[in-house]
Amino acid sequence: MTTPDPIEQRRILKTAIPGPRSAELHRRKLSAVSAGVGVGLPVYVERAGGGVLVDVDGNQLIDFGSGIAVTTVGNAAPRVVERVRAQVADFTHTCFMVTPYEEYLAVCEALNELTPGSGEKRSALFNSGAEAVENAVKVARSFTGRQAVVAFDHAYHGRTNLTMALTAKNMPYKHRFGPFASEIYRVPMAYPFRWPTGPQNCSDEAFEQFVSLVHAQVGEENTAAVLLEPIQGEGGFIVPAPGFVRRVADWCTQHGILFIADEIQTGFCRTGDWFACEFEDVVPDLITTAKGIAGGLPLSGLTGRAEVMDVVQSGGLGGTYGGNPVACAAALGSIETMKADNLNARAKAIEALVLPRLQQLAAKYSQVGDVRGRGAMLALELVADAGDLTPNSVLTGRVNAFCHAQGLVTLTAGTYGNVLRLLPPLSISDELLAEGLDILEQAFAASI
Ligand code: PLZ
Repeated sequence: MTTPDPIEQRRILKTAIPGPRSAELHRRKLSAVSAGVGVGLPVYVERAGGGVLVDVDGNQLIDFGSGIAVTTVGNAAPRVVERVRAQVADFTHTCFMVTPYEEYLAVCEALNELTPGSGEKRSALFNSGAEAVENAVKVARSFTGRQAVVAFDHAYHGRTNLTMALTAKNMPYKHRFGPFASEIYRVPMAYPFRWPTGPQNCSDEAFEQFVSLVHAQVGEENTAAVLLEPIQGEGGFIVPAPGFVRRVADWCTQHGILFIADEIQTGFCRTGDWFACEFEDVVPDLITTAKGIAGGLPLSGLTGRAEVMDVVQSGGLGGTYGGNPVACAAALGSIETMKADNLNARAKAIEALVLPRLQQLAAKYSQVGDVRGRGAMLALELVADAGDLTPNSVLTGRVNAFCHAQGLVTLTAGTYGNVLRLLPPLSISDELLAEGLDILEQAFAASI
């Protein structure tokens, strides 16, 4: 097997973005792929690595998206490629539920070791993030004998029926797809930037509202679990007000309610810790992981205290492909890379480099209402003006489109579509990061 030359870590624009070959492929997409599957930037990728995506026209784009927080270790990361190649040649599938294999165990052991909490833990593996969340709810209901699940405003947990119910945003995720699963209740998120009485009151008031809503409208004794993203992803990189996550988790413990941390987007070094919950020393009862865990191969995990995870009847959890050996090999290569290259430190270094530049943008443009995030999970929330917090999705779209045309892959987010989010792979160079930020600055100058 030949290994292609490493990709030169440089932005190269040979054609307009998208170029002619991408445009041709995109015409095929329109006639072959359901219109329901949207595309953010119709540039067709041929190779990728480090911080660069190479498209079919020979353009080299800077990657500030990591395929939505997935290629944390970089695309085609060497240790991932090596392990996947070896595994693919050995065997590709047996179904762990039929005849098991060691790679699955090794991933579960790594999850048990790396997730917060020192007690005995167990894990189970699945294919997608949504599936991990579904299984978290199954385990929580089975363990508690209760049914209700509490989720937050701006939450995103997936696109399956149960996870659509847990996801807050209608368009495009839920529109015309109901009816949704029952026994899901929604409470306000401690969203400092938009808290009606100001950010200083946010943590206390949001916690009071949470407690009173669950008590009055659901009942603690009916509540199986509270599900929370320690930093909300699709909802707009909302960092809950300080102390909020910790208080919610402690309150759950007092009432025999399981606290589930959805770390699918925040986990595996993205925020500068293995898991974002660690920032407030929160130990969730259950934790869902996916995305960054396996360097781009589909794999997700559910991890929790042994007595919780072991309550389910044998055969109650599973699936044909869950913990596929090739995906497990990729996860082992990813985790090895995170440890060997100290990617938590790298995420913190990225924050140190990027955050000041985003703050400069906020100082310069009154439309940048908020700068937030942690590690390599940073965002700008755009508004009408300094005194008018009306979400500015038009400007967000313009800045995003400008970046795309200049060969910088950026993503938007937010319930109101007014958040620009940066999720670079942790393998990106400082030079590419700085160049990407230059383009972002130009995008603001050109769009305002
Ligand atoms: N929980 C916190 O971020 C996936 C979704 C992209 P799956 N987020 C990206 C899209 O538009 O589909 C996500 C997440 C959190 C759950 C999920 C769901 O993970 O692997 O997409 O099912």
